[in-house]
Amino acid sequence: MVGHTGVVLALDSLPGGCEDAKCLENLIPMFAGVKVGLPLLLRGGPKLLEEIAEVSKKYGVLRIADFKLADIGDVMSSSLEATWRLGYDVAIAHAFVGIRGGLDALMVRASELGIKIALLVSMSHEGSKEFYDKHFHEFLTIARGLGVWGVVVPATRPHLISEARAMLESSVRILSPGVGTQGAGYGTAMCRGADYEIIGRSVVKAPNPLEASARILKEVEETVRTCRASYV
Ligand code: BMP
Repeated sequence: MVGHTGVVLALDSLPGGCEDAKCLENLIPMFAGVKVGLPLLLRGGPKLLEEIAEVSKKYGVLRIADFKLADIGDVMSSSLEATWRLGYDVAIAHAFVGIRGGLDALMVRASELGIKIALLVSMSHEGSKEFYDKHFHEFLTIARGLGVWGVVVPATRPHLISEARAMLESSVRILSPGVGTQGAGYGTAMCRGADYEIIGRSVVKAPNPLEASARILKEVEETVRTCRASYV
């Protein structure tokens, strides 16, 4: 069975006592997606990421590679190809590099490879207000123009999720980090229109990640059920 619709497990480290993808066999299927990034790549190497992708694929779980690509188009395309070879089907890139010679080339390569792109249009930390958020609407326009699969919008500033939802076609997925450890409540981003909530340390650093996942997923479901019921 595929895990909870809408919750993505961020694996920036492995749970305590877990050293390879085998010990994630019970955890991964609880979620709709997994997200891996630089910390795990640098600590565990590409083989670990490949094994995590294999386990996720087996259970039909979305495989998101979060290397936050931000470079000239040719270099991003090369990283994208390596990401695709590791077995990932979504790659996250920064919007601020711009289109010409940057994101346009990335989108062409993504379409050739059949890998989806999610574009960061704001970030969950306070510093995002210094630069990123001043261009939020321009980044959304870029995302819309490029026809990306998804955008990353923080749960810590929920009004941005509502704005993104209103501005983008309903087929564009909104992925929302900042839930749990960073302070946003479970289910609150989905109540604002996000398709996925990204949750990392609240699960991975918990003494019992399986129990924590079950509790958190239940809370997400209850919150979403309540807010959806109030719209009817
Ligand atoms: P945690 O739930 O442990 O705070 O993890 C959040 C995850 O979402 C991390 O993998 C982080 O890289 C990612 N993320 C974020 O926290 N804020 C952003 O603006 C963009 C992210 O990708």
